[in-house]
Amino acid sequence: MNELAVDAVALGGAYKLTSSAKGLFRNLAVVVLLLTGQCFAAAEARAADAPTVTIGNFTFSPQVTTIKAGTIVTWVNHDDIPHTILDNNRKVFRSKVLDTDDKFSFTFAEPGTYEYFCGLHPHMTGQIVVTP
Ligand SMILES: [Cu+2]
Repeated sequence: MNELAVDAVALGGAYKLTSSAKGLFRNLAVVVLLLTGQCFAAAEARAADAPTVTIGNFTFSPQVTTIKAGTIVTWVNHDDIPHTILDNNRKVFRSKVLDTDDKFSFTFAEPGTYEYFCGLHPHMTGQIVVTP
């Protein structure tokens, strides 16, 4: 929120130098709009910090999920049939059998590219890309 405060001060300062009293209200409206937009952007960034991979119609969606190291990824099975999730090397993560609406979460601590698939339907594949 420090950046937001700096933006508001900068806009307020510009007003004092250049604007009339009517301009004050216009400038305040601009500040409010800017702050609102930036707060929405921050909320979206937080949501993306704990991404969900949806399983539906024998497909992982999104197919590729890019995250920072330390991020938790959660898979949710929306199909009417069971699925599992395990990495191609079979040594990093492996879910139990997920029935409808079951979830599996894994924290990716180490950077790298993790390809995974469904152990019951190996043609179902996905990828988690973990950046430092
Ligand atoms: Cu499956």
